[in-house]
Amino acid sequence: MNRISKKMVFITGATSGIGRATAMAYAKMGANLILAGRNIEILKEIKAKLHEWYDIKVYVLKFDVRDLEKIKDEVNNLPEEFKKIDILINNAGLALGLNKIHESSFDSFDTIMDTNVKGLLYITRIVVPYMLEHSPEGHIVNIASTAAQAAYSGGGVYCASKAAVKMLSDGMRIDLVDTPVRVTTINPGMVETNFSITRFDGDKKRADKVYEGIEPLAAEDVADTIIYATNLPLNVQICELTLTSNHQADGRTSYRKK
Ligand code: 8X3
Repeated sequence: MNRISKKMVFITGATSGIGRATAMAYAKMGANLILAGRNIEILKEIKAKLHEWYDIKVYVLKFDVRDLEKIKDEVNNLPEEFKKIDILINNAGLALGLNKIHESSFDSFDTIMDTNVKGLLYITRIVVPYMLEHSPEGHIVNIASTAAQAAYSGGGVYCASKAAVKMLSDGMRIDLVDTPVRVTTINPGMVETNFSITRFDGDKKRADKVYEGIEPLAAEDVADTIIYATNLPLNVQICELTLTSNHQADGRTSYRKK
């Protein structure tokens, strides 16, 4: 059964990876979309393709989730029909490097925490009042990570940021328990996206090494899981869901080579 058709879905970090795959998956289900990201040209290309393939409404927003004033301006000025947000996918996030905390740049601390933690808070604070006003049976999906469950070498700051996402998600679920709004945390393990390329500042060789000999998840696998969680009947709330490829048993310590 398709409970998603015609819903309004707001996705951050929609230009690539899990965000983009999730946009495609919702479009296929007949949902309308608000796609947010830093690269408006890519978002416009995605919008054009979606309009060609599906009979849905798509609106694109350019902002960095660290920029509170820009988010306020863009979201508060959405056309009225796009303010009726049913599902929020807090997906924007990144990692930078694999350095020891005492050797990392100060800038990297700010970028990771401001994007993964404060950015998610800004978006949630601005979007959820619209959800409650227009679509009280809404759903918030927060993309955390297996990194939220155990730290790994060089990942301390990133892992901490994702542990914060898990805890914020739990907090939101409690805050919203008096409403029918559901809150779901999704913890993907290794996923083949440009995540590692960003982490290593465009160094594709180094990024490829992360998944060498391992079969990671595809972004589409995570998108399917998000669709599953948000398409369940209203009385069912997936609080937290961890998915890894069949090759991975936990965070970064236990996996099977191809
Ligand atoms: C991203 C997956 O394995 O780099 O959340 O922590 S990993």
